[in-house]
Amino acid sequence: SGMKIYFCGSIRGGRDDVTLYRRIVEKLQSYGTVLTEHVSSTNLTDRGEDASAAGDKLIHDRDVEWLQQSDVVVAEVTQPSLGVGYELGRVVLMKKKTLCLFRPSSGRTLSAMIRGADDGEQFVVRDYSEDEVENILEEFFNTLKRT
Ligand code: 6IA
Repeated sequence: SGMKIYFCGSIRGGRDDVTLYRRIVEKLQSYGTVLTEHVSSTNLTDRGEDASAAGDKLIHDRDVEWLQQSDVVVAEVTQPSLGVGYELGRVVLMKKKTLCLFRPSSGRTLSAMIRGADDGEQFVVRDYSEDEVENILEEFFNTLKRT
């Protein structure tokens, strides 16, 4: 389909979950175009080493533009990331359908600013375990179709 999906995941916040990001992006690609495929790239470290010539301003401005163009946003929020938090703050104001995925098994407690932003409709936070990630994405995209 022509759906544009923005995926958020930690980069400089730490790359511990990158294989899970890969799995999420692969599933998302069955629903549309993932604008931020690089977030799940295993070549990209927490230093952004393959940053090449791209400066931080370029990255920021391009990502905000992609956020604006996207139809739906999916974020893996278990690994805390300032960038992901920033993206989610911007997207709340854009009133786009957003799914935040958090793994309680990490032993972490999700920021109140993300958990507390859940409005049960436009912005949803979902606790899950890694083995059910595909099912949860299926569920989410099925309810999208109905609205
Ligand atoms: O604070 P963080 O680095 O953890 O923020 C991660 C989030 O910000 C991701 O969801 C990305 O959408 C965005 N982001 C942060 N850094 C980059 C980036 N850097 N490229 C694209 N998006 C980014 C570096 C390398 C690049 C030239 C391949």
